[in-house]
Amino acid sequence: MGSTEDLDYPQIIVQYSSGFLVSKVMFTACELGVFDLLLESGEPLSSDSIAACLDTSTTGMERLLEACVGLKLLAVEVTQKGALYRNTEISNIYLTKSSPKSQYHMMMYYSNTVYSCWQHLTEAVREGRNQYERTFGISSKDPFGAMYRSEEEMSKFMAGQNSVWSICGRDVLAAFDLSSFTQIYDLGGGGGALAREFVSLYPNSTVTIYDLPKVVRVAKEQFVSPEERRITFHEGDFFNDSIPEAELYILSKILHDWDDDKCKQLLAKVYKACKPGGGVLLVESLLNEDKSGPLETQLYSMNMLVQTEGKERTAAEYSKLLEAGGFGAIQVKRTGKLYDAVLGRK
Ligand code: ASE
Repeated sequence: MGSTEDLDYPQIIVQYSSGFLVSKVMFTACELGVFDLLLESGEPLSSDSIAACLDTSTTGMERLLEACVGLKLLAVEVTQKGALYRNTEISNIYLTKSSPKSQYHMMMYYSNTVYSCWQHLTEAVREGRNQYERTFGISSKDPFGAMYRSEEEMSKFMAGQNSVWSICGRDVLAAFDLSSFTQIYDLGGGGGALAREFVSLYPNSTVTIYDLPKVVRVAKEQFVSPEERRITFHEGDFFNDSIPEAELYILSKILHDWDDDKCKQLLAKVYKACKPGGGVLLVESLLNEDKSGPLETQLYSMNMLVQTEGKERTAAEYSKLLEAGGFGAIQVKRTGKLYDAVLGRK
């Protein structure tokens, strides 16, 4: 597309204006169970039968299915009996609840909590802080107190965070050869999906998930079975309680929640606890050095503004934080996917 054409008809403006409509169509089809039904049925279905099975209006369902076809999340074939819908390959793998690579829970978190907070993006930019007070009427002093305001909300967040590791976990953990580390702490490891990837990739490792007591309780109840012997738990608040000695600490999507001071404080504490020769692995979505992209990371950084006290950072910014905490020999690996890896050594 040439630039004159762009100015004549602003394709990107039109497209960006409806970006949130696209998200909501996909989220709604997930939430209503359209993709699950079409997977289970094993044959294409009419919009009337989908509406009947999922207990929705026929008009609404027909409209939703048509839009999903436009988004290439469904395929349609027109027969004598009318239009019949089926999942695309991508939908079967990523949008059904039970698939091993399902992104369903992440979508539900976006569709409800994230979406609500983004209603107040303008105020977030004006004020430079998160929007829990406006969005949910709860104090924003302690962002995780707000994010974990009920057990249900906490569990939804944990399930959502878990789902990304089924698509990025292997890449961030294989970015460096971590096989020399056997005793690992995953600080803020939540629902344990990254810990699970770690023990499966590195057969001599055991991973301890260090998280708040209420998070550990839900993790044990809903996400990690006691049969997973190489995953253990430690209850604590890494800002206020002690951090046990280990060879490797994983900080996955932790530093992006906090300002530079809090990050340095945490890293200094991790450095003290760390065995000599040990290290810290940061798993984060890295901005380009000039912050020109990637777009996904820029958008996540806006989300950190509305939901947390942090931001997404460049590799150089993370390196500085690591050095301030005492770590050296810093190495950066971009994976080309959503999350990247930075390794520092003691
Ligand atoms: C956090 C990660 C997330 C805190 C709040 C969060 C995510 C959503 N809300 O540590 C996952 C990343 N996705 C986005 C949109 O930021």
